[in-house]
Amino acid sequence: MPEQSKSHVTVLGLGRMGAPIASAFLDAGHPVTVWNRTAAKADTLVARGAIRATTTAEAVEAGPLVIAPLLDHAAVRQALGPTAALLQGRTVVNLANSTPDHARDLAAWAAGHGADYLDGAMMALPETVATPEGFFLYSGSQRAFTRYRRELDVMAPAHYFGTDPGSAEIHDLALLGTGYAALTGFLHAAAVLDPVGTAPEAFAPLAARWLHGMAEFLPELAREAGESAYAGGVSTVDLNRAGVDSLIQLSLTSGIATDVHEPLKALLDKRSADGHGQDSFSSVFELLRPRDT
Ligand code: FVH
Repeated sequence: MPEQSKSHVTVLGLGRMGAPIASAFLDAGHPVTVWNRTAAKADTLVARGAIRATTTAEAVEAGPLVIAPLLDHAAVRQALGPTAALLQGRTVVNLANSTPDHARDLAAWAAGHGADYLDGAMMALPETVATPEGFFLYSGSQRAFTRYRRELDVMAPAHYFGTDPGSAEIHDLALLGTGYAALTGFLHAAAVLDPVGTAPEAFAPLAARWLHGMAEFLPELAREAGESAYAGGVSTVDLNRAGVDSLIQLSLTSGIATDVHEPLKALLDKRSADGHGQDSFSSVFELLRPRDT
């Protein structure tokens, strides 16, 4: 049987993420039209068979699926603004990092011009685009996600988070927050180890091993928080309060900033003062979650 022809893909934005995305579609045999504000960034892709568009309007007109891995919300609005009259019947996939409200605004704008809208979040690095290590989150038009699932999977395994266009960004920011806490903790550790001559490169494998163990603890942490079941945990608020306090003391005596761990100490102190010192560490969740007023 002859292979079904691959759908045309337009990529707006050929930065660190956009270039490997366009490249992945070429590798997968899709006809690809590319546009970038700085036109020269398209040269390598054009040499490999991509079609160069000189305006965003020309790029959007080229096909039904428009993917925009641009810098931010403002860049997407600037790029798509002049194409409004051409969007009818097309699908826009916005991959720029933004806020949930920006995603909702853009979805409403696209719908007003007759386009299906998917908001996407790229949980990948440039080098993990189109590899199993990367994954992308989507929310917005279910019809678009179903129709273009195969194309979306070319960039990275695709995960759908419902029809609220802001949902992918909320999950993206939740993952970013998780990662930032771990990475900032690592940088603080590197500062702590500097005076004793342990280089960050030497410490990294040990930290990675420790974080792997922490990741394995996540399902238990999640169960406790999800069920508000904080009794009988092996790692109590008071136990961790002492640990975080030691870390802060070490920072102070070493002349290292305590900014990373002071907020956690404040949360643990509050739990303890409220009579929850013997609850599990996960009970800090009670101070973070939105509460009924
Ligand atoms: N790079 C990374 O590691 C992370 C991985 C996870 C996802 N983020 C988000 O991905 C979005 C794109 O990031 P990027 O790394 O590709 O960013 P750049 O390499 O800086 O490319 C930005 C492209 O956007 C174009 N651009 C910027 N401003 C405008 C504008 N006003 N009008 C039109 N285009 C604009 C820029 O064009 P040029 O500078 O080449 O002319 C690039 O094509 C981002 O949301 C990350 O948070 C990346």
